[in-house]
Amino acid sequence: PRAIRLSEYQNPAFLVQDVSLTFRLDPHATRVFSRISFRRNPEGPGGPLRLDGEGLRLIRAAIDGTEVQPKILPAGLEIDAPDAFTWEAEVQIDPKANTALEGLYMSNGMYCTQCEAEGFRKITYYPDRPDVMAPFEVRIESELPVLLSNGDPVERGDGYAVWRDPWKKPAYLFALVAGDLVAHSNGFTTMEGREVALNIWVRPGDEDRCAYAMDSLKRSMRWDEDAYGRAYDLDVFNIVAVDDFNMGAMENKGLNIFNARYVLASPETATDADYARIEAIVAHEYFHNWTGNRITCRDWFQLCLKEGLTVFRDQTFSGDERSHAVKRIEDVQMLRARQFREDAGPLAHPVRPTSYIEINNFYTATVYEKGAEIIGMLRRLIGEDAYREGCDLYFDRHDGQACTIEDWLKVFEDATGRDLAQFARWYAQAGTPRVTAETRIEGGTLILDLAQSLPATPGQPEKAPQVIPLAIGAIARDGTEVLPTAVVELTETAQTFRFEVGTDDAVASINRGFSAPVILDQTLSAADRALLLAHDTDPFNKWEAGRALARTALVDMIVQSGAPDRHFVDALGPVISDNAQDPAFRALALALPSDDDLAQALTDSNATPDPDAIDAARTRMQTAVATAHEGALDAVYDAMKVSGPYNPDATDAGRRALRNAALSLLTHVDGGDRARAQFAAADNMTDCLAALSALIRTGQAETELQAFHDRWQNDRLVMDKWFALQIAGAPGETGLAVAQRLVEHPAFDWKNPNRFRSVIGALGMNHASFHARSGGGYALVADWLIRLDPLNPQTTARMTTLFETWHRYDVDRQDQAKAALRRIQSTEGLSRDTSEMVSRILG
Ligand code: BAL
Ligand code: ZN
Repeated sequence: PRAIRLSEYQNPAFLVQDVSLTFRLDPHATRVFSRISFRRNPEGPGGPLRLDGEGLRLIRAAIDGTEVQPKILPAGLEIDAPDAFTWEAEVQIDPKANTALEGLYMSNGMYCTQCEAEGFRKITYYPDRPDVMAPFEVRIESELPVLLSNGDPVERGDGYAVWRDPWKKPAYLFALVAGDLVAHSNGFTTMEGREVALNIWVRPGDEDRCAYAMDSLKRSMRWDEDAYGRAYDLDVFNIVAVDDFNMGAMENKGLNIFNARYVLASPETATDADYARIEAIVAHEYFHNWTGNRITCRDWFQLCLKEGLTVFRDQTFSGDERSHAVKRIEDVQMLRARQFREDAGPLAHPVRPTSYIEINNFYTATVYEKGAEIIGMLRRLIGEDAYREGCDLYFDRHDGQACTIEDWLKVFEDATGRDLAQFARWYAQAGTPRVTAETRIEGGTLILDLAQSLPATPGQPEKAPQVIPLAIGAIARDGTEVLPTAVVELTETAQTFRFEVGTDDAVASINRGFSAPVILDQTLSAADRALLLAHDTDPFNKWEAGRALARTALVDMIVQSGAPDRHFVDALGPVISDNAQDPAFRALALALPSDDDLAQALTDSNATPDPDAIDAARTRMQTAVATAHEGALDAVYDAMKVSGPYNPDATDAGRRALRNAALSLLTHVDGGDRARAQFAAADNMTDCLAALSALIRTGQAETELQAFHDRWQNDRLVMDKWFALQIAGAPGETGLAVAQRLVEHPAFDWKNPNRFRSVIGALGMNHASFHARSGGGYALVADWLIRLDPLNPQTTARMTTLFETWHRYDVDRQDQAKAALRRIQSTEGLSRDTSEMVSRILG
């Protein structure tokens, strides 16, 4: 298949003025009637009308009422057409046979759609590209009780419903739902005085699990008014929960469709982390209404225009609703685990890629999370007021348009007068910048020598320096802050900065708040790091100091087979016991870097990671921490007990997080007594799962796993947790045997993407088991990817990223991983999605 290139972008030949669709729903023979008014684009390339279409049976086509016979192409059709005309077509599709979950498909008897990126072409013939925008009217004919589409309802009759979306939109935002659903309803009055009906549609029986998603939606609507001046623009906002879904959720105009796991929550079935994710994803999809829908992308290379910005918006929202310090640490952990990992391997690509074979393969951590980091840096560089001014200008200038990154940057240039040409390199250059910092103090002046470099990545051997905003502070040896946060802009390959600090004994705190997504090489002693952990006023760098201590200590244990470092173990004492600190922060500070983090840290220091040694070192360190601080941990475990009914708010969730972090450590020394008691007494899923997870690490969780299974066997979302936890959390290589057993379990419904991820994805999450010396982890994952690919290429392709780090490991493991990848690659009829990914991973 041919690569699509950004440099070959052409304006659309025809524009669409109005779309009218009728769906006569039937599981195997749905008829779609389209009536579309086209006019030739004066700025287009000319030529015939070309429409995208995939897997469609064309029954009839007409231009201005006269039947025509278009030329049918492998991916659409072509026909000569006048400059302005009405196109009509009738096509037949088979939603029940649609296992790829793109276009119109069925999930548990309900019809639903997923059109981003290119699913609409599986519904009818259309110019399926984001820069063709039009208002849609949709008539749905079906006996099912609930019939939904975008926009506002126009008419409802016996066996049909009509919806009209007055806002111009690209086809990827089209949605349709039909099913036996019930609504959890509420309302919202916008700042403009519009009364909006809010509904969350779920399968009967799930309606009492929607309250938190509804609450999150209302808070998101208010927040977007307050923070960005953006109000909702229709009379109805619908959310639908679907069991079979490739992604997390989808921002279709006025009709968001969600993976059920990011909507449904009750204290007994969802953890605090689930609640936080629901809040973030509801907000994310809602925020797309302005950043994505009202202003969309010109082409798919600009995906970060809507995704990076919308992630940044949802992160800020969650920080405002909860705690900015804790949210920042969690976001950076995620960025490092997913995006830095991607940037360091064969799949590294710019935030705005320049070519792709299958666009679904570019819904990546780089586009989303690094895309969000870029917005955060922009805001820091120009200031909050100028950022808001630029955003206002963006909404004024581009409402109703399909835009590019250049359009986005131009509003900030116009608002501030600042040249953003160098800043734009963040969108174009792949790889994580490395910043080396040498500090010294002379006569009370802190001298900071900074240098930046950007490693070569696939297709990009040479890089130019970027503008890197670094927030800097300094802490004197006595613990006082001698330099409050100041931001420097590193724009050259190397630069020196000076700050008056009034003392000769202070430690620089660099990249506060993780102001730039870089790898910082700063030589600090364990004592310096302990000082920052104890006294840094910047919560991110306080956490970061502890993290660096832990990482260094663990790497030393692994490489030199040494004992757990006393500096690190001792430094955790105050973290455990300092009640002045936010419990959620202390929970994060008590957690050790993951096995995968340590594998990357070892690779960075030119060592070959040994998965067994990594896992063993983490366990030994946890035991050492638990042994040294057993009394304090026990006191925290008791003190953090939450009384009263379950509340998912940040305060109670923080207490549970710290209590369960203590439990996890204490289980290393108490034989699992506390965890067993907590499991038996737990009245919420957070405490239940924390106890179960601690027991799984001991290898003694059989009774509890059985009890959990017996209680929840009819609950799909909770059973996903049951599968995932025992595979991902199993000690050492034992997760492989657990996965091998569970793929035979009758409840392993592998065609459901959530269940597939909870088994095969969970094995990939268990570092020592996936990378088991035998190669069995690679082989099992490859077997299942080969099996899933013909049914669901998108989910298969995404999961090949489990292999993206194969180059880190020893030659035997590399050979085993490559053999597994080649086996996938040589599968007959392999999808374009998976084939592109495997070729890139193999390099
Ligand atoms: N647009 C795809 C799902 C999301 O990012 O919201
Ligand atoms: Zn999004």
